[in-house]
Amino acid sequence: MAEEPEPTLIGERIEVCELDRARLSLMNPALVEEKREARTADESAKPFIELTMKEGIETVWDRFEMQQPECKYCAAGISCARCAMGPCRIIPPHRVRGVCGADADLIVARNLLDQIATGAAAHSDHGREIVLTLLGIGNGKVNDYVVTDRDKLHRIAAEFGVETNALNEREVARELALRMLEEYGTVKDALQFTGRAPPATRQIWETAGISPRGIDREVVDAMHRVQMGVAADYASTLLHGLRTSLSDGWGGSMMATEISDVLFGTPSPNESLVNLGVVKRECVNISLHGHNPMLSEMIVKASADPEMTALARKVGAEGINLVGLCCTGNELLMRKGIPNAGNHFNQELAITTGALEAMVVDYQCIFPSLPRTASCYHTHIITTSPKAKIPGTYYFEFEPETAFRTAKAIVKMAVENFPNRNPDRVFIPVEPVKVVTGFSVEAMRAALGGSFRPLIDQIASGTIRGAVGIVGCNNPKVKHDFGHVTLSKELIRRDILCVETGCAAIASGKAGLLQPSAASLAGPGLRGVCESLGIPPVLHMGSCVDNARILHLAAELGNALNVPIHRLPIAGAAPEWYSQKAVSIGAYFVASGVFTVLGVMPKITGSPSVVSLLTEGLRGVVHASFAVEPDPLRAADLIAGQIERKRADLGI
Ligand code: BF8
Repeated sequence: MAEEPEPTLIGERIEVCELDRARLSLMNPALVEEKREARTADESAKPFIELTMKEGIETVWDRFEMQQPECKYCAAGISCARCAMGPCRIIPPHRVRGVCGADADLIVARNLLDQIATGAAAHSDHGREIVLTLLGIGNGKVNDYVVTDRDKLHRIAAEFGVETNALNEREVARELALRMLEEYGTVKDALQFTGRAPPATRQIWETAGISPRGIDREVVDAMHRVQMGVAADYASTLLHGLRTSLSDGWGGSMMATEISDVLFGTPSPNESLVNLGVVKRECVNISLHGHNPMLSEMIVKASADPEMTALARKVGAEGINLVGLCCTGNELLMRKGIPNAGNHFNQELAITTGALEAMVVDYQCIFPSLPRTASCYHTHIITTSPKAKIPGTYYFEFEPETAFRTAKAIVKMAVENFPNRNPDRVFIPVEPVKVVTGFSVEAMRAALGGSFRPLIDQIASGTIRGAVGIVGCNNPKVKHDFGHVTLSKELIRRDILCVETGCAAIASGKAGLLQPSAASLAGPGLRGVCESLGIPPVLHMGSCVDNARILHLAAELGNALNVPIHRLPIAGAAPEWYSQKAVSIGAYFVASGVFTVLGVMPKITGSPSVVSLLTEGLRGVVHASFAVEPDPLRAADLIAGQIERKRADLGI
């Protein structure tokens, strides 16, 4: 019998910095209240934020304050530290070029391309790991995962030209995985899923020279361009950013979504709960945080193992309670109905419930400071990816071939930590909120009776004015959740359907917008449609890689109407974005023809030329552009105006 996996401690155990505790706990009650209200619009988070201030537990908001004032050159994107001749800053009128000769336009464009490539790489590498697992199943090397949605496996295999008739399931899995891995390379020179886009949209990409050729290829090409002495023209540098982002949205992310559905099931509407109140006092609580469903799905399986549930009872708990966080939480919520403790800025607060035995993470959006937060409690932070080792955490290397054994060892470690909990420090003063999630493209089509025609008819008649994809993160520059929730409420009030992913979707969930009863907040047209179908006016479409579902939905609508995506009455918004992944998402929305409003200014203001290209010039290339509007009500005006113009152009 194979030995049970043992964790290694990365670095040393982290102890809380007493200096910080002293500094933070000096706050007077009025200041605590003022900051609590300024920091979040998430009512369920407020008691926890107050607790962190009273106890001197450092959070993202404290670190943000410590970083002020920010460097105005970095904020404008006109600082460059790419090579050893610098660092350089553009400070007119005397310092208008870096040591290499790059001007503000080039420095801003290179920095932005770097961000897009970083985000595209993160999403697409996540996609690759899912596809490699499918290959492992096909090769017979991975036995802990199975194909759950066989129909989808066959549908996608057919889309990729695999002749499935003479093949068994394993062979189909293998053939499809190999064809998908070719999408990352340089030989094939085209991405299969771009074939889903309306022909006129694809033609726009061809004409602009931004059809993505291969996922790794576009990312490497981007990295080549930002090497000193290569790209010197800001416009072509930015156009390559669009191409790189398309390789994410219609490539790596779309594969991550589709093959996750094949392996773990295609989501369909189901009920669950969200906010920090999902942590249960009487149970062993394990939060699953990160992005890739491979780890979290296996923890779900391991925690249901009778040996583990018996162990939980033995240590005095009523059972094992899994709660999601961020995007892996979204994946579990959509497919398994596993409750979600919250979005990006709830991750530290989840630990302050005092009832979390373990926070298990894979990668992306995980604060490196989590072990510091956890050191105030008994919580173990457990890391699992060689790409995301965090000092002060227990590390189990997670491989698809040994996934179940590792997952069981992780669950066991969490259960055995239950007796170390200090019951006096357990603090869960909030009740969770009901949500309905699981609106995959397939589920929507099925709910509409097998085709998107009824939705198109409602849009054409004006009952629903249009649809908006609201996506992205939390950012301390915006009051937590305020941007998402205010924008969503305002748009549904105007009869505009919202489809949401990532931390935006969780924000809406916590605010009650993912319940069918939220239809009462919608305008009369959208309200009637939601009530007749029994659906919420804000539809949860998944994690951030699942923005590919939004692209797919837009493509379905465009194909049904025989128009390019840019002619549809739709828009995108990222009211609280922070991540490089969000830059890539915004770029592929715009490159696909979707007008997109950002709530946080990107680091581009140091180049009026770049600002002008992104907010106006791109319309001449991809028929869409960015806008930046921090006020969510004004953002709603911009979006509604855009939707009405598109409607008028379509003659509806
Ligand atoms: O991928 S929305 S904060 S958790 S980056 Fe991160 Fe942003 Fe949340 Fe998911 Ni997406």
